[in-house]
Amino acid sequence: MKLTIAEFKQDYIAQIKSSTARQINETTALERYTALGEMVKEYIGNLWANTNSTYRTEQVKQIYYFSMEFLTGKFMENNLNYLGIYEIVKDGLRSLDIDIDDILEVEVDQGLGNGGLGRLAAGFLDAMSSISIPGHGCGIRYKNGLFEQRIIDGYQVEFPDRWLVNNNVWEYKRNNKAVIVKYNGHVETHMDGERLKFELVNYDAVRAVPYDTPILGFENNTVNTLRLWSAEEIDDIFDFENFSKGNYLSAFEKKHSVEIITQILYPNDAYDEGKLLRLKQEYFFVSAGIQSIFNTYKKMNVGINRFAEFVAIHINDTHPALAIPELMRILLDEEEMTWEEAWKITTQCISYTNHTIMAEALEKWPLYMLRDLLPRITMIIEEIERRFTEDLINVYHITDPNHLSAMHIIYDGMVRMAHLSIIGSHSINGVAKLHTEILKNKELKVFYDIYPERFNNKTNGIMHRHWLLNANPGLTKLIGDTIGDGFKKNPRVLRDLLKYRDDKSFLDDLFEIKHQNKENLAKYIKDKQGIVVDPYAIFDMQAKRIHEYKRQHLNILHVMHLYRQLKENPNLDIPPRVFVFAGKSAPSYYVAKQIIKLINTVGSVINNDKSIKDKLKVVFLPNYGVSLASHMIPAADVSEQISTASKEASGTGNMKFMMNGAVTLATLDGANVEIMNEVGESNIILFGLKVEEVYDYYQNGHYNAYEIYNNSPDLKAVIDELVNGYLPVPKDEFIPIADRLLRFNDEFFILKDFESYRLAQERIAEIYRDKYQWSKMSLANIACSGAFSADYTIERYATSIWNVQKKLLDFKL
Ligand code: F58
Repeated sequence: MKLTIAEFKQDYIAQIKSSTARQINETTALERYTALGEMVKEYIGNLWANTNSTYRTEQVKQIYYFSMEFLTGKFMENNLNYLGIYEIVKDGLRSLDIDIDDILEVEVDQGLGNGGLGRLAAGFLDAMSSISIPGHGCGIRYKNGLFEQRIIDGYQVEFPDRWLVNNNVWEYKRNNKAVIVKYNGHVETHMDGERLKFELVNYDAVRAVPYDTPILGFENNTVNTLRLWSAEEIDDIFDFENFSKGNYLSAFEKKHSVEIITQILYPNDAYDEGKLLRLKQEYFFVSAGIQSIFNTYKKMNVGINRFAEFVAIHINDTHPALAIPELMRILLDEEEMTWEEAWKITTQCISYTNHTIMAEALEKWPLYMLRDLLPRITMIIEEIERRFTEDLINVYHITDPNHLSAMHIIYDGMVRMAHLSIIGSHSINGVAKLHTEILKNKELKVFYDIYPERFNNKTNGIMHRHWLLNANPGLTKLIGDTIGDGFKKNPRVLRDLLKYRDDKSFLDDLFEIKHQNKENLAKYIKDKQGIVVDPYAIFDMQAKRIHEYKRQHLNILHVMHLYRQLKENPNLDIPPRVFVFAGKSAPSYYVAKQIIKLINTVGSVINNDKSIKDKLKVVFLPNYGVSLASHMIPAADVSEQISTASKEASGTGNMKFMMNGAVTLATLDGANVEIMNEVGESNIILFGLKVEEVYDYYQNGHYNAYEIYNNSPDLKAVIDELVNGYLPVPKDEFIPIADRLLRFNDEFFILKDFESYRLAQERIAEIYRDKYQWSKMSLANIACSGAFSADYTIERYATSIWNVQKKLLDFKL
């Protein structure tokens, strides 16, 4: 948009006056931030209204991305960049004696997600707007996002994330768009002429109120919508009857029982909680979302039969799978379609992404629970199941009872949401090539056999503009000065950087930028953790949720091994290293929490040992989230992507680190395989078991962790240190970890992969000694990372799954 510094200043001073009734120099950083937000929102508002009216009047097909999580982080810097006014605003503020960084600092992360799945959803919204796809998000406005993690005495302690205390300047509450969601009750049937009608009676009603946030595209006038639903009591503030009888407190109980639906995000990243409240949440936003799609659709006046021509609905994992029976319910019970018509529309509209093969993360609901809470929806699921079984027998000639039971939606009293999602969608995709192959050939093979055309791969992608422009301005400037700014819209252009791989002065510049980022992080670590780290050391990072399959303990066991070597020989000639960890554990995942304690314990020993001459440091940075990632990732030399092969569906952190010039230390898992293909084997450090080997061990049961332990003195020594009183904790503290490794035979192959990991780490140390060789590898990673932009991923979803077209918008601000 066009804006001069003078215009900005004038607008801003006026805005400060009207929103705070104070002189600018008397205002707090929060007030300054809020005033700026209000202004930016107004700029965006014009574009937003234009986008919506164009979609409506030109009757374009729109895609609705349903996700239980949207981990959007902060908006201000992005919005300023995307409007093209960041520099103007920065200069304007400076002339008012305000540092823009102080304002950006005040914004709190919108942390409505656990990890990769939620962040992916946020990145997809950004990409849809930025490549002009008419697409919106639908989710839940949790009052508490993912918990705040603090480390107390080395342990993770959880605190609530009250992200809304200072209000959220980006959202609009739309009272007039509220809808009713119905729970419980029972279904009555009656004949209406020829038609059997179903009616839910005696239900409990909850008001779903939408809060809309504009999602701005990059310099293209598109503003799509993220609609998050909040639960409210239907009848006013509280139960007046009860209140007037003098039951003051119990009058609030009903209000509380409704509002609790959107009170909290479940904090698991790879585990299905199976709680009634979670089921309520799932139906809540799905029902509200689908009702509101109908309300919007009807304004177009094109007839309900054409619904699938104008609406695509994507379900991000199975959490929104009730979209299938809910859409059926509306088409059958409200629009009075036949089952066949309704089913055709439903399957044409819905598509589904699978994000995991981990059994414990696959959603199943007890049938009785579903029937109690959602009687009509359960009837519809049962009918879907009945017709599907009929097809299996009559169309696909499957009669073997074991084969049939492997495919049922309802089995053993449980409703399998992945099966419902597959049967009710026209497209099922995995999130990296390897993962999709595992789905097709193993985990979901029985479905692939009957629906091969439904299965496809869509490798994940990241918000490349965030990870470069916002997170790494130094690198962004160097890239822009060298190859121009084309990469912002077309990140594959980054490949042009490969021309500079033998240009020493360019490699020096690259090294210098990385070094500056490391200095900044070193200062952050000193300020926050009181640990001094050497910015010339190798910064080796593992930042992601803490989970045994991600194998943070492989990493820390290796650190313990390095430390032992240094203790034996303090003059050992190795480049100094800083191992940085960050990530949250699910609050109820005991072993993961012990891994955090172990990292911190090892850190406290190593960081305070003068004898090793600062050659080794271990840092655990608390409360990993989008903001911390944005500080950390630009400073990384090594990116640890070391999951047990087959377990990490894709990973997206791997892509962010690569884009910021880190060299990946990887198993051949998830998208690491594609990273290797892009960057070439000489620019990635590989180690460990391959998927086939892992499956072979699982199937044939030949693995024996004790055998490895007994035959590897170095490894034995560090495992022993977990339990022999060497570490300054009670002796039994780390027994659960040691037990998982030995007594329970090391499900994730830590012992098996240890030696190969150690050798890979040695190679890293060797290569790092040669500054130019290392910088060349780093450059290759940056240059080849463009392929992993979410812009391209969304392009592929739009053309091959959703069949939605770009809508280019013209508008002058
Ligand atoms: C992640 N899943 C995958 N789930 O683990 C990761 O490999 C992938 O890159 C990413 O999705 C995006 O595709 C993930 O983050 C969750 O957090 C769920 C939250 C709700 C409960 C079950 C896990």
